Amino acid sequence: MKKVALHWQILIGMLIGLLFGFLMLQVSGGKWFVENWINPLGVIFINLLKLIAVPLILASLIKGISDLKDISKFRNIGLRTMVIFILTTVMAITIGLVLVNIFKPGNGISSETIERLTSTYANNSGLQAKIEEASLQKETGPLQFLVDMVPDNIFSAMSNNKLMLQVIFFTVFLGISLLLIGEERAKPLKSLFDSLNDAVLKMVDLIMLTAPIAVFALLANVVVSSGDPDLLYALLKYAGVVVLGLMIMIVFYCVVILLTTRINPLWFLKKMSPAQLLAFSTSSSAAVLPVNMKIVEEEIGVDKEVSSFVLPVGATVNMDGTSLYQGVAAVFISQALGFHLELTDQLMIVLTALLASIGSAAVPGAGMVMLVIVLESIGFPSDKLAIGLALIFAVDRPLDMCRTVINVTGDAMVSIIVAKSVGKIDFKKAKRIYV
Ligand code: DAS
Repeated sequence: MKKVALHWQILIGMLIGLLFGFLMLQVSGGKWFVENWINPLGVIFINLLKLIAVPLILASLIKGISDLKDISKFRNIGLRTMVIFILTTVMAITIGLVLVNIFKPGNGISSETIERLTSTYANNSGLQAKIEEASLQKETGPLQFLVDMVPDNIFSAMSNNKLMLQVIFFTVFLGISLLLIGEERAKPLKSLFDSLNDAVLKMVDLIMLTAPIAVFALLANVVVSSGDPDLLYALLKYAGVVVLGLMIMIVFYCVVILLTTRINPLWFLKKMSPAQLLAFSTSSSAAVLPVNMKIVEEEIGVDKEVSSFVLPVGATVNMDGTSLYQGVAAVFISQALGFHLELTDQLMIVLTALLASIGSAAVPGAGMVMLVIVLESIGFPSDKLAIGLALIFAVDRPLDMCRTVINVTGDAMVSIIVAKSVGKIDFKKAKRIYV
């Protein structure tokens, strides 16, 4: 029997998961059954992918850097990558702010509803925990993500994906040092990492065999655990504004890829679909990273020298979807709770949402935690933070799924643009509109 393409397998798993989730909501004890007997299958899958993300980064980044003939090329790749990351993130936030100011989804929520929310959520421990987690990150200032990048112990850094930046820092440091000691001396370590890279990519293939079951479990759990928001209309408008902004970002990526590389954007999106569907199911850029790297290198033709740097760094610091969402959410909450924003406040949101998205970990829900930093930067009253987060809590998971799709697609787009700019893309693999 012809092997069903991976993205169709994942899509079928998702649809059955959604149906099963809705079915379980009709059955007494169904929610408990999904959360305790089905969801763990999805959690194991995400853990497996995050488990191999670190050795994959280590192996591919070392190979990518040590294949370079000289360090200036690596500096070149790094500089172009960071500039494009910042430009696309600022663009995403701006799109979000324009849309939320046009559609004003937060206007018109009745004060009675806000009063009821206040009494229901003011002391919600889950929300308080998110606020505490964010204020911990805030205390150490906006450049904390730079300080966090330098590990004091590489093995502790490897054990926790949230510190993926530290692994990247160590790997770049080791890769450059390998370059400096010369090809002969570096050979043993380089061949070790080469075979590690091949082995880990084979692990990705094996893990992906379980993808349909995993996404079935994850989507079933999303259905049974999504709240039933009372503020349906305002939240649907808010969610609609976020999704509209994210769709505009997808169009933006396609236009940039077409204009700079003449690659057929529809071909690009088809190649990216397994990674995008995984991003939608897992809400974790870290979990998707191994699959994204495999697609960008083996299917689209980006050289490892570029993809092995851009994608791991992008997965942790380049989150266009998250930054757009943070811009929209900050203004939506301010509108709903009657907190007036001047133009200067909205410009401040652009800066702090850029930093907040860089500081957001590549795991589910990270974007909402860092939203607190954005709200506090515009002087949002701290006694209303819990209510503000409560407003958007019920729809945050579905929006996290959508924004993670944009995060991983944006990373792939940047790797293609940078590879084209340094002549490191194999166009024989890429389907182009015209040559
Ligand atoms: N779920 C995060 C990610 O992995 C993004 C977010 O929480 O906004 O990209």
